[in-house]
Amino acid sequence: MTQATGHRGLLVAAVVAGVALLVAGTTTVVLVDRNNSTPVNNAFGAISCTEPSLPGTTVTVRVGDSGAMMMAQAPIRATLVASPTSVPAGRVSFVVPNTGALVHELVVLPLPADGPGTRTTGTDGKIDESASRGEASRSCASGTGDGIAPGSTGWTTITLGPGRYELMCDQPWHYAAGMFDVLTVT
Ligand SMILES: [Cu+2]
Repeated sequence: MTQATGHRGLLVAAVVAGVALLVAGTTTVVLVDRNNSTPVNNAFGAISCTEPSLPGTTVTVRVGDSGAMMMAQAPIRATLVASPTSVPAGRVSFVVPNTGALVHELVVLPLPADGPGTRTTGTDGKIDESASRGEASRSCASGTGDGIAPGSTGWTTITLGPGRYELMCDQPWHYAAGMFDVLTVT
């Protein structure tokens, strides 16, 4: 009897573990699907929001992609391109239109000593933002939020001294995928 009960207990444990795996698998699929498909920019390249009149020198930082790889968050052909790439010191207004299918953002950091793209990516796919000078990560609004939705624009105004800065996107794995550019302030 003891042995039979033990076997039944094992069977119950196996069934419970199986259900738990199923649930975990379903949750993962839902999460990945959500990351890949929401919010989707159905009209790649279309921008629905225009920034207001902003002070200082304007730098447009275009962010985009061609979607995300299945079962991973790494973006495909993610780009971050600033124009112009050199501005005078003082107030700089960054305008960030997102023409991709994924959420993006702009974080302004001092350029690393080893050059652009050399920051360490953590296990969460993000970099250390503690030296951030400012951020544009809201949809059709100024300042810091959860990211700029596909087809929208974010912006922010920062006072920058002379130096070199790295403009980057810190959505998970986007910096590692190449979303950075250099801004020289003279
Ligand atoms: Cu990004």
